[in-house]
This record gives sequence, structure tokens and C-alpha cells, in this order.
Amino acid sequence: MVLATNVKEEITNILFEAEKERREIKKFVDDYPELTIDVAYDIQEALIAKKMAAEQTRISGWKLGLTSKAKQQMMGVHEPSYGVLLENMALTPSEPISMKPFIHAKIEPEIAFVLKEDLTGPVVTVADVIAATDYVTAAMEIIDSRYLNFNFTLPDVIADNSSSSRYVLSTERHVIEEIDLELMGCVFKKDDDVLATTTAASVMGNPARAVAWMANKLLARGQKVQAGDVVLSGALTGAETIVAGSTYSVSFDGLTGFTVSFI
Ligand code: OOG
Repeated sequence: MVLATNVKEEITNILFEAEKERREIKKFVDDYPELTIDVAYDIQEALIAKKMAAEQTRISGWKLGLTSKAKQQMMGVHEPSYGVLLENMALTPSEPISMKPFIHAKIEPEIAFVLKEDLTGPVVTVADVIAATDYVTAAMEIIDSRYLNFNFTLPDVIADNSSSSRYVLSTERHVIEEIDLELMGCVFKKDDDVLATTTAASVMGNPARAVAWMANKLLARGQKVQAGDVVLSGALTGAETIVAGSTYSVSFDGLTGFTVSFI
């Protein structure tokens, strides 16, 4: 069975309103088993178009989700997803972040790639991603699933723009050839406590591989990663529920780290 057009529109509207009203909703696949991955990306596209029109904003890039074994195990899925970043999702590290817009936000350390050339599938390789990258930078992503208790299947989370909410990039830019995309160490902290330590290889063996995977997937939908886009290559660790009044910091071997605080 194919998901009816009016149901696609209904799901898009429910997701849009849930974010606006900061309300948790039930995942959709239980009621609509015909919600496939492809249909979920149709809904994601419609949701982004609706948000751009309502919030007068534009696409700033893309995000990978569920690229690490840690995240896949945590969420019970077996392949990555992607989502769209909008200009109004970008926050700066220097300003305290208000918890007001969020439902039940979590934070994750990531490596961001900023591109200087388009990446057009179907055979984008790790070497192509490295050649197309203008610079890399440390990043933290704030995810805020619209689903009750972050309980979803892969199609549900794709429809919900892969839980995207906000993102913060370090202001320091680094030349990609100067970093080790496998062995680069990462330390993620809450206040003075170390939450997790890992290396860049936790993201599909090399975060550039996650970017290549997405570039190849996008072709099937007639889309591509473009010069100037920011790409968040996926969390290196499990996500941490954000506690107001706390600070979170990320540091990477060879990339300047930073701290964000929440109020
Ligand atoms: C899905 C999004 C996960 C990542 O980097 O793994 C994600 C979720 O866990 O809510 O952004």
C-alpha cells in the first residue's frame, strides 16, 4: 500500500506544529506501516519547505544522523539518515543558549565540513569529499526529536528531519589535509566531567565517508551537497540530555574545541 497524499500532508503538519508548540507526538509507523524511507524523505522535504516559508530562512547545509555504532545501538536502527540544516538553526558558541525552544533536547559532538565545491553522486568517494572541502571545524549539534521519549523507527526520524534543531560551529577553521580523519581523538564533557572519549573513526570509519554516503543518496532525490554548505557528519558519541545551567564542551586533537552553556 502507498501512503495517501493527504496522510503525507497530515504527517508534515503534525511534525511542523509539534516543533512550534514544543509538544511530543507518537511515532507514525504504528498507524501507517506504509511509511517507507522514501516516503519519509518526501515528508522531510515538504516539512523543510513549510519551515522555510514560515520562518523566512534558507538551507545552510545538511546533517548526517545515526552514523556511529553507538548511536545506531542507542536508537535501534541499522543505517544512517540525513536531514537539512537551515540558517536559523545556527547558534554561536559565545552566547548562552536558552532551553525555551526545546522539547527535550540532547547534545552531541560532531565534525563539520564546509564545502568549496559541489558533491554530485552517484560515486562520490572519501577522496572527493576531502578535495571538495574548504575547511573542517569542531561542532556540537542540538537534537530535539518531536517523538515521545525519542522513540522512533528510521522512517519516523527521517520524516522529522533526523531530529534536527540547532547547531553550533567553532569559529576556528582547519585545513582538512592536516587532520587525521580516523585517529583524531575527541573528548566530550559536561561541566568538568568527561562524558565520552572517542576517535573520528567512530563515524563510519571516517566522517568523510558519511559525507560521501549522503552525497550519493541525495542524487536519487535530485539533490546535491553544494559549495558553501555546512555538513555535520554525525555524532561521534551517544547523545546527552541537556540540563539547563550546565556547560558542554568538545575538544578534538588538531581542531580547536569550544564550550556552550545552557540557561
Ligand atoms: C536522530 C539523529 C541523530 C546523529 O548525529 O547521530 C543524530 C536521533 O538520535 O534523534 O543527529
